[in-house]
Amino acid sequence: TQTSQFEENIITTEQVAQHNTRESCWIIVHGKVYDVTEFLPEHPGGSRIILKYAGKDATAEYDPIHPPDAITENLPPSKHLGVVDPASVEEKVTEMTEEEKQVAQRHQSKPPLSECLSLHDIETVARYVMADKAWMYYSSGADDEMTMRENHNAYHRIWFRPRILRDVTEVKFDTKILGHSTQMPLYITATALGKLGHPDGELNLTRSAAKNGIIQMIPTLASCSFDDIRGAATPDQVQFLQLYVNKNREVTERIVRRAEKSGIKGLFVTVDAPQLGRREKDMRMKFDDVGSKEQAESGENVDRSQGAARAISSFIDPSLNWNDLKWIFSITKMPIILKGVQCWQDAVMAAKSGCAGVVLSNHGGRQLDFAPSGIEILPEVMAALKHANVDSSSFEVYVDGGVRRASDILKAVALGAKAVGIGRPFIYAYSAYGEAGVNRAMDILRDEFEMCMRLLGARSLDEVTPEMVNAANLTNVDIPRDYLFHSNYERLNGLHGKID
Ligand code: 173
Repeated sequence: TQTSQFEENIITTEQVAQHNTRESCWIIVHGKVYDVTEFLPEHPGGSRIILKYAGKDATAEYDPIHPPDAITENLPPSKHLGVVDPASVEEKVTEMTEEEKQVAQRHQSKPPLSECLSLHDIETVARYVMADKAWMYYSSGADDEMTMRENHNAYHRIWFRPRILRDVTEVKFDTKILGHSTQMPLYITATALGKLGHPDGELNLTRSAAKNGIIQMIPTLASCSFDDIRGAATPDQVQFLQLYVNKNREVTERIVRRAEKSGIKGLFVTVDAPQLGRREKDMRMKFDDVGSKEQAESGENVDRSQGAARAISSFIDPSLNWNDLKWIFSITKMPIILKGVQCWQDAVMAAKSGCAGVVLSNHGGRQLDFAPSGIEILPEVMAALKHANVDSSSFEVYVDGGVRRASDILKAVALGAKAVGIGRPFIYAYSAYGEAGVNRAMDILRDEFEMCMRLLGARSLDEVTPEMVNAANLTNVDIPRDYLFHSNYERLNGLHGKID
């Protein structure tokens, strides 16, 4: 075929280097040469970032941001020019950037992993060592980050009612999610762009999940390919898939069928992101990336309104609606769970529509600011499901967002959640310490579970019941502090120093 002829073309790096302009722009990604000239105006992240690599190897920049097949999916075969002549590739004396040097130095001076005693400790180290771009992308919430902070704070409004004098010599906290065993009532939830934090990206999570008997939800927008993540799993390891529904339904159908064929056990359809939220920390990094000086010189009108996430999310279909569920059911036998439900009415609709469950989630506070936390709406969701006669053995409710301790998880379980999703803490863990960091986070949670179960007087999760918590204040939201406003506010002229 025409494609294979082109693919066999051998091109030297010198030849590629001559096509380094907007008029003729070639780039190298994973040893292959592509002509992206006509694609420049269509690139969701803007043309400027590609032009920075015109005539060069763009793999390092490309990798964390794009699903591995993004380039082949978006460029017609005629633009796949061939492979790079390996003899022409200079042994690169890899010049580290100033930031890379600083990151390496911080890794040298970070505390040993054994000193991390909580998930908060690990997060602190991640913040210390990580490159700004990665930290800002992972840590950012939407707008004033009220919902993001509330996700964590809400757990502080639930207190225990512990029971005493029960024989707690043996305590167990394993359970099942969608019928599959898990050692703790939690799963690793989907987060995009895993390689921003560590070169092995999501594989750190796959490996640790296997060792710890925990289920991983694979993201649509993983940095590693789906096949690599499945390939890194042990033969019996259970994995779920998170799905962003594409405007091009054929792409989604292909993803779903491939997942089912490869043995994925559940499909979590994200329903809280018809458009991505404004994560301003992330957006600012992008702003830096395309510096104003360059822009002024080129006269190009760079779209600065996007961060890493927004730049690659334009494929998500905002028209997705309840009627589309029928179509999703028609292309797979996997159980369907709606991820991102934020009120009881939608939870009941999901159950009535034949879904296997819902995740009460606001996307880690990254979407609608002032959406309630999952844990806050959990009691009313459970009550509404009961009222609607939904059978709790065939419809499971999960919560994610803000979980940092086993005690948080036990509060959710007490109030009716089957399990919770944990996202950021695990990606911070591998960003700071690789797979060992994730294993440590799992160890910490296991330790906390054992202690909490004993002190609560519960020997198994069946004994963690609604009476064991006092959630009377759960919906009394204390107004979270507005950091952005307070740090920027300038008093009216003349009032400085006159009032506190
Ligand atoms: O939260 C996110 O950042 C996210 O879900 C996403 C969505 C699309 C592209 C990249 C990230």
